[in-house]
Amino acid sequence: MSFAVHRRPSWAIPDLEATPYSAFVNRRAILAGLGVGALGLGAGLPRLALAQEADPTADLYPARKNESFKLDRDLTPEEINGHYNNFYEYGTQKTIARAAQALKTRPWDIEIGGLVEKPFTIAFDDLVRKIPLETRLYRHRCVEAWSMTIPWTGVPLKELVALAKPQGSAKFVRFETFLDPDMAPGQNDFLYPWPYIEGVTIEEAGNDLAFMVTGAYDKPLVKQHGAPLRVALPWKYGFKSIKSIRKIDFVEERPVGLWEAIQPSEYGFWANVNPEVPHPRWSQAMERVLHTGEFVPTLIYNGYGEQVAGLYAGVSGEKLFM
Ligand SMILES: Nc1nc2c(c(=O)[nH]1)N[C@H]1C(S)=C(S)[C@@H](COP(=O)(O)O)O[C@H]1N2
Ligand SMILES: [Mo]
Repeated sequence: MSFAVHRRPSWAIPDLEATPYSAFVNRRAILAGLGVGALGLGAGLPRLALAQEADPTADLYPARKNESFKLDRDLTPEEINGHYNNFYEYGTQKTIARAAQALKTRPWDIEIGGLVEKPFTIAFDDLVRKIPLETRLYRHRCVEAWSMTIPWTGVPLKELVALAKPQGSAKFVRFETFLDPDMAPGQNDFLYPWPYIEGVTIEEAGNDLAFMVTGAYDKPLVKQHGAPLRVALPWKYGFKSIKSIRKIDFVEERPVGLWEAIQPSEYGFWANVNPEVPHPRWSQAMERVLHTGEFVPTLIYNGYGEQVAGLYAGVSGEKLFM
């Protein structure tokens, strides 16, 4: 599979020259291979990938493409998506890609517990081989009114739920990110109630769109996207799509996410995308497409209403859209 690459808009990422040489895989050799001389460095050159250590799951990529997930717009180029991130464990700005390389993704155990038949802990490298991976093209709409499109690889969340064997009393799935302030400097910031928590209802987890992500752009997930395991819930605002998951619990009580804990008047449990329900401090009617800079109208449920609107038919008295 190949992904179209567009010219990088100048506002998207800081100048290539501002990045220390050491952060890149032997950049000079790659440039030499491309026939780009030392004097040829400059604007228009695609940003090279940050170094990643050899990944024990690399053989699983590329995965089968699930053609039922299509997009109405181009994919965001990897270089742009990989350098414009929200990952508060590594800073509150968008340029955390380099800092996030401090995330140690092996060994990485996932604890599965709460209201399940039998709680268990499983190495990510074993878990990832239990369910066949597939690639889906998804939209992603951040609550901050920017959007991207990305080829995620992973497994339907419902398959993982089946593996966990929840009890009938389980009403929610609660996800938890790692907690290690030595590895993630942002977690020393006591203004945030670490670790990052998010959750969905059991019904939402059973919807085919809810996806557990292990890779993107036909490779294992890079650290800044939340390696080795994150969630993608494309009909909800991006903050619901929790990164670098360590713990998955099946619970009876509705989980309170990190953002809801900080500011419940602005960030709620449901957080479904709706252009007609403004954030208390800004409109949600439009979104800036990350790779073009264009502003386009935001769609109800981020364009996935057909798949998910039914989940909310019986829900009343709830703030479904914040
Ligand atoms: N653990 C963790 N998960 C997180 C976040 C975070 O700060 N920490 N940010 C969220 C927000 S606000 C968005 S928009 C997406 C961004 O994902 P991306 O950087 O891979 O595009 O991750 C979400 N998941
Ligand atoms: Mo976001």
